[in-house]
Amino acid sequence: MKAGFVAVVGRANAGKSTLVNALVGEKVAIVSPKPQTTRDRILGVYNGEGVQIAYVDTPGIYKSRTELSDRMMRTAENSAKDVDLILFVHDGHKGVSDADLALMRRYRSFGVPMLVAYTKTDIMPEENIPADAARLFEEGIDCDVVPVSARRGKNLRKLVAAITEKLPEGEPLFPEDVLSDKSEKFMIGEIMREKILLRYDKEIPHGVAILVNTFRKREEGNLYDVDLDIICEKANHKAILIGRQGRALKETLADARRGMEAFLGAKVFLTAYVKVKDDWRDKANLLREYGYDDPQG
Ligand SMILES: Nc1nc2c(ncn2[C@@H]2O[C@H](COP(=O)(O)OP(=O)(O)O)[C@@H](O)[C@H]2O)c(=O)[nH]1
Ligand SMILES: [Mg+2]
Repeated sequence: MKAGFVAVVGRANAGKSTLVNALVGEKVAIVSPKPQTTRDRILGVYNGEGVQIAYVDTPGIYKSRTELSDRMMRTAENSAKDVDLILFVHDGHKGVSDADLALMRRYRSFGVPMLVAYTKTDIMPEENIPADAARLFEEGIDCDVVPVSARRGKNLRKLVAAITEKLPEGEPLFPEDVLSDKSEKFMIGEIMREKILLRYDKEIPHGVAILVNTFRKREEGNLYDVDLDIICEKANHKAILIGRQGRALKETLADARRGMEAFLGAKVFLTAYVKVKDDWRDKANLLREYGYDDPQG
């Protein structure tokens, strides 16, 4: 059979995590319309007929300003050097910019086979696709371009076939029941962060970390207790997160609880506190405590 690791790379917001979830068939990474949603490297495993594909979802590439974002960029680049295939996710509805080409060339130079998943075709004119594909080829990006829509599930089978063809022969890398390297507890914290990304603007969600203190299944009933801290970096962020009479927080927690219940297939009792840790994104000890390890150290 075929088996291998596929690094899923591309610009922030291109649609990498959405595509990985669609390819794996389960939610392994959270998704939002904001850049910097994915902070960690996340593994999602697909088992198909005669093939196992281990996708490595990565944080997107964007201009870096904090120690956290520096670490995220290093995570993305390191992930792509030691895999069997690079799947470069390109947001087709934005056209092809010089920055896109530069980033593709950079990944192309790693000496690893590469495929371009040209995504979001559901929100753009179809006739732009061949022209863009030709442009990539003319600009020296000499790899197959597969148009897909992760949202609509369009052309994914073709993409899987193209990926499979490029993977080496080998034994499965993971047992068949392993879908992700991240624990349920990790995903619970991520779902909390996803709902904050969806509700609040600008620096607020980017300055939030989630610390899950308790994640426990009760002995009786299909029920989990979740207790977590929402860490933010400024006192005025805390006020905004909580909102007038606690309304904003209450609604966000209700969204999160529903998301957690859907993910676990069980009822969830969620308690959460908002705490301020000044500028945690630039403090190594706090980054470690919140689970953002330095890929170089
Ligand atoms: N219309 C459309 N939107 C998409 C598609 N894939 C992702 N998106 C949206 O693009 C935004 C960024 O997606 P995400 O997967 O978080 O991007 P990432 O930063 O590359 O991981 C989200 O709002 C997604 O819902 C797609 O195939 N079609
Ligand atoms: Mg992502």
